[in-house]
This record gives sequence, C-alpha cells and structure tokens, in this order.
Amino acid sequence: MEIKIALAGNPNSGKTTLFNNLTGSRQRVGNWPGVTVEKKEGTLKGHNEVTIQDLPGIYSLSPYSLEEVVSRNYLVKEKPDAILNIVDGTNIERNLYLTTQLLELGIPMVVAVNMMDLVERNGDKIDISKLSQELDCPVIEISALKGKGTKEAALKAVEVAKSHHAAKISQTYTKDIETTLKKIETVIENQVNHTMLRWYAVKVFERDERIDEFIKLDTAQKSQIEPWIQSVEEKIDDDSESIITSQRYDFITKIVSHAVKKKGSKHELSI
Ligand code: BGO
Repeated sequence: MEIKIALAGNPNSGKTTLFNNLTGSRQRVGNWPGVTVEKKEGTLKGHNEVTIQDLPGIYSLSPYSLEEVVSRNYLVKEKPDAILNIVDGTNIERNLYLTTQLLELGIPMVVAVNMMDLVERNGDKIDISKLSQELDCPVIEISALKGKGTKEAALKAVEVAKSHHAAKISQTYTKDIETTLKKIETVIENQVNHTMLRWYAVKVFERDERIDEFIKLDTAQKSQIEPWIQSVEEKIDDDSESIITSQRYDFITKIVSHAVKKKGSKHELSI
C-alpha cells in the first residue's frame, strides 16, 4: 500500500535539504496544476512504498498567496496520510504559527525541529517532550544539514500515517471562540470530512474568502452562523480573522514559554 507524506514548512526552514536527504536522487519535478509553482515528489530511500510530497515553503494556510492556496488545496483535497512539518528550531515561535494551522487539519502529523546543531551551538534549549505534549503530536529533533534524526522523523511520519492517529488540538482559543467553533461544527458537520471539522469551523469563522471552494453553505446556514461571529467580534472588538491570528500567537507564546529556553533568558525550563 502506498503511503503519501506531505513535507510542509516555512521558507528557509531547511525543507529542500531534508527532502534531498530523504529521497536522494529519486525525485520527480514538475508544476502544480495550472500554476507555475514547482512541484517536487520523491520516494523515501529504502522504502519504495513511501512517497514524499514536497509542498511550497509557506508561513500560513491563508488564502492570500498562491503557494499557500496550492498547499492547502493539496492537504484538504488530496489528504495525504501524514504531514511531516519541518520547523526551524532557531526561529521556533514564528514557525509554530504554521504548525498550529496544520494540526487543525486533523491529518496525522510529526514535527521535525530542524537546525538543532545551531540551537545547541547558540546554547539554547528546546524541551522536545514538553513541545510534543503541548502540541499533542510527535516531535523529533533533526539536523537536515548533518543528516541527523532525519530518517527517524520520516519513519515516525510513516508510523503515524499507518496508525491514522491525528492530534486533538482543541484548546487554542479562548472559551468564547471555542464555544462558537463548536456551534459552527454542528451546523457544517454533515458536509465535511469529520477529521477536518475543526479546520473548516475556523475557516468559516474567519470568513475565509476561498472557503466556498471546499464547502457550500446555504443561506439558512449562513444566517445562522453570522450572528454568532458578529457577537464575538463585538465582544472582543476586533474582526474574526484578527481574533484567530492573535489568539493563535498567544497560544504559541504560552507553548514556547514552557518548552524553549533561550540562553541568557531569566526563565528556567521546567523539565
Ligand atoms: C544555505 N543545520 C544548519 N546549520 N543549516 C541548515 C540545516 C541544519 O540542520 N538545514 C538546512 N540548513 P533550505 P528551504 C546557506 O543554503 O533547505 C541550511 O527554503 C548558504 N547557501 O544549508 O534551502 C541550508 O528549502 C550559504 O543554507 O531551506 C540552507 O526550506 C551560507 O539552511 C538554509 C549559509 O535551507 C536553508 C547557508 C548558499
């Protein structure tokens, strides 16, 4: 049985280095359908049944850039068996923004924290097990450049793909938002893939301008949901998309304060 693993990460996170390390010369290069964004696919060395699908380097899964649209169309419509999310360990806070969005997709996922050679050289510390616990998904330290931990990360992705076990990240936002998302979920649950319910609910809440490519809401559904969104917006005095963005950052700040210690920072890690 073929296993498809999508490799996702920010630009400059080391994605190309990791892709080359995992696939060697067994790569096929083309374009994503209809757009001039490069599409690279390869076979995991020593595992002919495992395909690694490289996604464009992206910071987010918003509908505003071609690369982000290509990536999310692939993830939502093709639904790979697992996501291998490469994260730059020297810039972890920024990189986790994409990670938290990917986790909402309900696809089994492994986070590979890259550039660990640099993190160590800088004297910084990342508590991998704490990070794994807070994200509710396996986290592996790697150095793509030195080829350390890369095979282990890929094999972990194969393992989660086979287990079909996805993270249950369910407390990213404040209670008002979580309650509204739950209500939206009940309205749309019969129209979407159940594992992706949370992702859809967040996108509907954000009034994502391209969400109708994935889900068609009728007038009754829209007029049921819209007052819920407006009520939260009035209470917090911000638009729904900005609310999600800022609460996502708050969630990440909390995770980083628990799991990352920069050299010279006052806060000790609670290991
Ligand atoms: C240059 N450790 C270290 N130290 N560097 C790494 C690691 C790692 O684990 N992984 C990747 N890099 P890409 P995207 C470069 O190219 O794979 C480095 O965009 C340089 N180039 O070698 O391209 C990697 O595909 C000149 O660095 O990332 C690359 O995600 C001087 O991170 C950069 C210094 O990796 C980006 C670095 C001419």
